[in-house]
Amino acid sequence: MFSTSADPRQIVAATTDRELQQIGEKILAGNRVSYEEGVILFEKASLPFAGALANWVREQKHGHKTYFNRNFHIEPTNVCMFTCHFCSYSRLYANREEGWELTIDQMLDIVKKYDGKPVTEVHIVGGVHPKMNLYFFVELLQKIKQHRPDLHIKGFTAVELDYMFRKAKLSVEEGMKVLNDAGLQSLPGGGAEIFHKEIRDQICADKVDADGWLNIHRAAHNLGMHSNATMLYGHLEQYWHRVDHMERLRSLQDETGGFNTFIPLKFRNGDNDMSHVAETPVVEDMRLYAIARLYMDNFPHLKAYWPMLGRQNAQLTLSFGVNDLDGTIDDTTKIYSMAGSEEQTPALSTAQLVSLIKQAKREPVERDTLYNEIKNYSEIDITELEVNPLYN
Ligand code: V47
Ligand code: SF4
Repeated sequence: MFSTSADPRQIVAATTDRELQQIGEKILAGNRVSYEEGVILFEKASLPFAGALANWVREQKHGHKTYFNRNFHIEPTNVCMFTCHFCSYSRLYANREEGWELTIDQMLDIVKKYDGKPVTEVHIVGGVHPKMNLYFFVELLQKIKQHRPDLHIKGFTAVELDYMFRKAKLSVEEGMKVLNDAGLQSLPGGGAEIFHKEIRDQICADKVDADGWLNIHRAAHNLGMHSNATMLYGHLEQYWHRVDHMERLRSLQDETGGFNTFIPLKFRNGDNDMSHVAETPVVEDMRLYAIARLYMDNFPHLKAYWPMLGRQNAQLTLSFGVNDLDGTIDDTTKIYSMAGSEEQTPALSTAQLVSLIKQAKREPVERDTLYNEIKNYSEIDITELEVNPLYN
């Protein structure tokens, strides 16, 4: 249908750096990049080199298909027991009057606002509030499912789950089963940050560690649930910390196959304890997405989360390995606007998302949370969508 990039074979053949050339040849032969080679890619690969290869891998896996979904978020609270230095969103329990705490009825009212609207997913994520325990969320999940059984519930980062399970004195396996039985279907990828202790101790010392995070996702996968994985990049970490992070995820994926999507999250420095740390340049963001696509060979999807990256840069990632943009969101999350993202009221209509993807010469496909295809919009005229309230 389209041709979006230079031929990676020519770029690899013309590369004067022997190490990079060997890595390029390995990728083109369908072989896995090693940890050492991942570090070399970060150190030496130019954007055109990494980008052409990543685009080639992406097109091998998905052609031009670019996924999005129709979703909304519920953020039960921003009161949090933890003190992640990059977080602009949370308020300590002692200062909880500065934050919000939603009741179950208030959260159900949010769900009810979407009655009759074609959303397929609710994403529930928030701070770790000492009074919102496992059984509070069991009731919430059951009530959402009673009201709207077709809505896929993706909820709770491993950080929230670790706290809930420990407080309920349940093992990870027991706690996960309780939530799954109550209606929880998938886990989002948050809370992973950077796994390596050297960095984790500096940015989020007091929350679940790498093994705890990985164990929670393993337990979900063992129950047949799917999950995502994130990496918060562009702050104190060095290149090898990123590769170490991706390596741990890639190994778990080899074991369980339960991850759907890898989501690199760019550190935004607005109004947090790390505001003095400069944000990464866009060229570094694009290189990171490309190298992630090359490294995470067993992750089916690579997502650019537009509310955090901004819609223009998210659109650009579609040429650097990304095949998913998340969803319509409908201005229901505050995590990124509070951290200074250009998206201060994150909401895109279906028509806008389709148009964003078409402008990048890709094929827009609406998906559900598990990447079942709902509708391919490539042959649908944008003006048809713009006049139809179902797509606005
Ligand atoms: O873990 C917090 C990140 C994450 C900042 O699974 C920040 O589909 C950048 O994980 N700058 C939570 N990032 C959100 C999350 C997520 C989002 C969208 C989709 C999915 C999915 C998951 O937000 C946290 C943290 O890494 N975050 N503060 C900040 N200043
Ligand atoms: Fe709490 Fe999550 Fe913010 Fe950390 S990132 S302080 S766990 S809300």
